Amino acid sequence: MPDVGPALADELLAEARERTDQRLERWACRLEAHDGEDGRALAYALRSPGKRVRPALVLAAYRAAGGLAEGIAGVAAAVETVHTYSLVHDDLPCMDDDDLRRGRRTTHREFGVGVATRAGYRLVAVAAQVLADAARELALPAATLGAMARALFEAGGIEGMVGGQWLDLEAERRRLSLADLIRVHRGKTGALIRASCVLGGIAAGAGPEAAKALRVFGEEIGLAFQIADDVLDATATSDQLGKTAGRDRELAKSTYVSVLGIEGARADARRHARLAVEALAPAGLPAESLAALAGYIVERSS
Ligand code: GRG
Repeated sequence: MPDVGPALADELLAEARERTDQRLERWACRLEAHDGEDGRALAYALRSPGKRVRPALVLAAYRAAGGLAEGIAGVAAAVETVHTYSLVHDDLPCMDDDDLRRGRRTTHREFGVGVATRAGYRLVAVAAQVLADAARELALPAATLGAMARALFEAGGIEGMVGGQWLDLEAERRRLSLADLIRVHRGKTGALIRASCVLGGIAAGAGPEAAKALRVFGEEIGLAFQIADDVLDATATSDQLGKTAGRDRELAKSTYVSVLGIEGARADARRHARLAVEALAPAGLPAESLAALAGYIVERSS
């Protein structure tokens, strides 16, 4: 039987890109019309062409939990806005100090460090507005908006992405054990990916079993995503990645590749993807779309 996973994943990503980008574009126009150079930097960051994996996960998790409304794309845009903030700050000289992101000059190379730093912080507030707009469009009660905001901003904060990034920066030029590396990856990258799946479930009104299944799926696939990212950093070219390849080795970072080797890391990413998909069955959630995205996440080439 032919494997329909890759074609389905491409379709889901293209749809997420189109629907999320429409909303991000509206915000980009609004911000650049009123906020001078800061507004132009915000618009530049919001318009940068990412793969939109997190939005695709929001949409797929929402539908798996029975959601049907178009307005879910607003929730996907809110998650992508938090992700965009993290990339703007990650590229700053005080962090990864990179010139290239998504095939374009990084925001601070284009606008300077001060403007890019402010733009990054302001994106967090924009994300909150995007989420609130989405909840209104979906006619969700205030308590549901509260639950989504908590899940998104906890994942983006010290207990998740910021905390993981902090540990990652502290770990430069040190050898981490596998257990420490998992802690870094689960926070830095995994938390927002898990939140994408959790938010889709909350917006669809998922019951406890479905919510748990989506959380476990997100947890496992979030870790798999960063392991695959470590492999790509070591094996792909800058052209393929749209960002500087080989940065982990340059910065002497501990990664899955430095700990397990390329083939060991690949095998572990696939194992986590399998665990992610297996978590859906006990809750009876349809797995096709989420499994296709899980396959994409570990087999992608950029
Ligand atoms: C204040 C310590 C402190 C941190 C601020 C900068 C930051 C918060 C967090 C950084 C988190 C980060 C950049 C994690 C890496 C995540 C990752 C693998 C990004 C690449 O994601 P893709 O491949 O990229 O989905 P595209 O470009 O396709 O969206």
